[in-house]
Amino acid sequence: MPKPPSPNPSTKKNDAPAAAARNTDSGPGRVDPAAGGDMAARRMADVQQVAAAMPHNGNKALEHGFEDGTNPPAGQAVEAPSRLVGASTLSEENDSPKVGTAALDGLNATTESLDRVRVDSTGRVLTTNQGVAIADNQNSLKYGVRGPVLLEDFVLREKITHFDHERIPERIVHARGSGAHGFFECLRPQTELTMAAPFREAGKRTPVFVRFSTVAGERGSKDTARDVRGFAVKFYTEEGNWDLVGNNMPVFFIQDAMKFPDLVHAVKPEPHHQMPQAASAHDTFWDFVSLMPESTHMLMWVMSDRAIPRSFATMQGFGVHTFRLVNEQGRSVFCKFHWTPVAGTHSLVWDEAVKISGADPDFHRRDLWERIEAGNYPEYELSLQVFTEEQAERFSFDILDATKIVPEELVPLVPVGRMVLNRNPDNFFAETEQVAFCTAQVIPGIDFSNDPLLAGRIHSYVDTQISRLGGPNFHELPINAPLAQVHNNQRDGMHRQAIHRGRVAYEPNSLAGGCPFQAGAAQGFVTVPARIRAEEEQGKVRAKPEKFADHYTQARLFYESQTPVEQCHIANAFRFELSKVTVPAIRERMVASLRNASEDLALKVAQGLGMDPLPDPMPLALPDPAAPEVTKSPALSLLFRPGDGTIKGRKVALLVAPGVRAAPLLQLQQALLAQGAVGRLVGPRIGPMPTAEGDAIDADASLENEPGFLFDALVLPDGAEAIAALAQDGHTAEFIRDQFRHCKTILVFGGSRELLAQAGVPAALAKAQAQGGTGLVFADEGGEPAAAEAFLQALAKHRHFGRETDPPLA
Ligand code: HDE
Repeated sequence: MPKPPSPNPSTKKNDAPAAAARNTDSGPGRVDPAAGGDMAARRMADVQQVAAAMPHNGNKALEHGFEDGTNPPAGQAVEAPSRLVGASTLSEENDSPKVGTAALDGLNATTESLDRVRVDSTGRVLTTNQGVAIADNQNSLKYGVRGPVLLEDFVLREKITHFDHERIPERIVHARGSGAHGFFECLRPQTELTMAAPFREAGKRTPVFVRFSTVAGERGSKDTARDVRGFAVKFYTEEGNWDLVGNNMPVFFIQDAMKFPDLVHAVKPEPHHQMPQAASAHDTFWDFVSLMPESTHMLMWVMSDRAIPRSFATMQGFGVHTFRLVNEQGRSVFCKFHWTPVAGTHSLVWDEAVKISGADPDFHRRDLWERIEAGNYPEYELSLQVFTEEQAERFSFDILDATKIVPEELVPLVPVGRMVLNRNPDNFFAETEQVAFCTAQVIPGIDFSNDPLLAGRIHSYVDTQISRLGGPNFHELPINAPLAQVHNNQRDGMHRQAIHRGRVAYEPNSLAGGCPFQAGAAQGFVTVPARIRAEEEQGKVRAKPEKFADHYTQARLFYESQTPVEQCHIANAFRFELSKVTVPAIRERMVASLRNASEDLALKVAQGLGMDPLPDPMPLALPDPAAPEVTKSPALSLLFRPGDGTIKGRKVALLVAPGVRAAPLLQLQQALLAQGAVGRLVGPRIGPMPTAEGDAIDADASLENEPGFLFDALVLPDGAEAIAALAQDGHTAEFIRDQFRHCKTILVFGGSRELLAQAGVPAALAKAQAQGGTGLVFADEGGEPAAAEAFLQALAKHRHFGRETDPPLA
């Protein structure tokens, strides 16, 4: 027989509040805060108290009018008399190893550091996703050893099902990328200009995650394609995440987001046969851009060596659009962001990039990874280019036009801090693939300009993540979660991780004491109340500002600011790309357009294409553009920023073969290592081989598995027997020829001059030597230390274009 219920002790005093508080479907007419009772009654009384403290919405009247709009008040909130008010359930105190304890006041635990989700399986057994230990990971469950596999095998089915869904959609653009963690360090506080958290105090470090990418290629495409590189930085500030999603070129192809899908469809592999991969050298791209003259400036950048960087550590980054900086007083100025690599700006040459893409499609990814593993941390200076609205109005170009730069000679760069990438990810997918950048993610102190390209981006990035990352909760993925606390009334959706305490998911509310409440102007993000002054500019319209129609002035500025060798590379790149176009009319249209930027360039390209006579120049959209402030900007040349003069991160091939005189090579190898470079011993095969000195050395790369174009420099060894062995291997001549053709530093010990001759170098060399700066160093016995020193200095110069010819002589 069931026992009769024991009387509740509280019923002896006054059991009405306790009884009333046990109902979830109705309540009493009055709640006496002092009536006492049990926890349920207490909660009812406390909830009544906070709700009663808000008899009306006191901020309602402040939601109207322009002035109120620029200065929102903090939300109404009352302090809860007890924690019971915010509880979802009175049972929250019943802890367990799974539920833990009740939520701590004001804490969203999903924003903790990545420690909370790292997994290390050292010393652990295999389990299913439910944590059940797996006894046998080799065999499916069968009915008899030769019998059928059973549907019951939940271990097999879980494993295969998960595998089946390992891939997610790749990014529609920038699919191929590599990432790293690091920090931004403020060196010169900028509080007069901006209240943005990273720029507040000297020495302050803000964690960052950076992803570099190519634009057009698919996820598995080559790193060294001719393309723009993405340069996206996520700052995890204490006031929320700020994403500066930039490129390694400061301008873009188009001026309005409306044209972005067209641009991307034009450059991606052609839809009928999906060719070519990761390349702009095809009909649809040149058809589109030759009909879009605003892309001419960007084409100059993309046809320059900027589009084939030597490494992510040696390229600049740009925010591209004009942004705003806003200070505590709400005063705003315009700003462009510039990242400058401490290692200098260095690129590949085209023939080298093409060859690398075959031998090592991961060339940039590997370089980034290896630099960080070796402690050669990529470092960039962040500079701001700041100007006022009044200055901007006087410029000959429109600062809302993403096809224009603000020349450094017009508005100087002000360095404010440095970024150091010092931590490789643990897991490519969880971090680099799942990271979701978004131009909409700004923090107090940073705001947008009215650039119509930027406006489209503010929409696009969140939107694309919803399908790529499977729903609206991608901000909770560990790599995307901010370090700042997240509190709002957004709920549910696929893969929700946060478990919200309480029953309130709306604002205004009184049942949670008004929390979370709006921050108001004092603490929260307030948009700069930018006003459009001219009456005639007001009203809905689809059109561009007049200055957007100047399509060529800055394209000309870029071309004319390049050194002769860079101009030559630009002309060659146009020649190459347009020669791949199959429709002559498209080529002619492009050359007609180039004539407006530079007759010299148009002529060179036309000659390379056998086009004679030149087509008439393309008609101008703006026949009489304003005179530019600057007609030459040396800062636009890659050679303008040679870097800190170090050789950190460089790779040098030290050729070896049986009988090699090893001592000078090993000495040089040590010197390279001491300076942060790597000297690899490259032999006809890998493995140990005898030296002239009677010892053995171990080649860790071969002429076959690491061809010459993968190295920044070459050292040809001494030792008659080794030289003879290298001379017999056809790879050696190719190795040397590529090093020579790509203008890299070569050190020639003793008798290995004859290897140069065999590779066909001397004839070309005579011409190059006459021009000086050849980057060829000869070390005869006795002079070896001096030659090694000269070699290291020449290596720091990166390339020796003095010996370049078009076409190559060797
Ligand atoms: Fe992007 N861009 N973009 N873009 N973009 C994307 O977002 C878009 C533009 C840039 O490493 C996508 O997450 C539009 C300019 C980088 O994850 C997408 C327009 C600049 C990255 C998108 C532009 C960029 C992206 C694809 C014209 C330089 C890679 C996947 C209005 C300032 C970020 C994704 C990463 C990625 C849209 C133009 C830089 C589709 C609509 C200009 C570095 O949202």
